[in-house]
Amino acid sequence: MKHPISIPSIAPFLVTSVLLLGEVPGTLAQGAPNLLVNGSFETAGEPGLAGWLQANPDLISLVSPGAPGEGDWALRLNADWIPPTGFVTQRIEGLRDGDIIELRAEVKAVGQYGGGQILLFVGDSLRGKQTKSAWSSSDTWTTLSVVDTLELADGDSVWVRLSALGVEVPVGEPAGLFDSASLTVLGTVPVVPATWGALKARYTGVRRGFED
Ligand SMILES: [Ca+2]
Repeated sequence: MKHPISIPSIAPFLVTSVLLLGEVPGTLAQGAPNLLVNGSFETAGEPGLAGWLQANPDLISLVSPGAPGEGDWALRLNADWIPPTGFVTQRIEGLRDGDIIELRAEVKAVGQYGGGQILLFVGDSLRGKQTKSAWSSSDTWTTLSVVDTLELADGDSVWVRLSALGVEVPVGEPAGLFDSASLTVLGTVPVVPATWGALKARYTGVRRGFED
């Protein structure tokens, strides 16, 4: 469903509930639950990939230590080619059209051509449309973050992907390390019906409510 930039004048009552996003993304998320399962890649100090689907297990491992303050273990994704097959993915439950979501992760490059990328996909399968991404090739732990306002059709899901950076010549086993991955809902914008017919039906219903 689309989110129109302007709202027709016949429905001014819809404007009053527009969410104001004056705050820095992230500050709104304090206390918001992490919708990603196992974003630290461990349970009680034991490494694990619970919740994650592996694209190519030969390129995926768990290594110690993790990012500072994020437990004992981190995810390692080795690079292979372009596009890379060293990635994991997870479907996120419970999101709605209009939700403003933030995906974050700590990322660290290994090797001269290493690095990591975080990506959001929307669609009816994990091969959906890529909406937002960020990457880093820094060899120190770096926080990556992307924010997206969801446009979901019926049957759509949101998929998170953590991926090695693609390289043409993967000399020296370049890789990306990941830890402390999270997905939170920062807020929600009201979703306006996409068609005039649906808009008119909503307007007529509200007017009838006043007249009753
Ligand atoms: Ca960890």
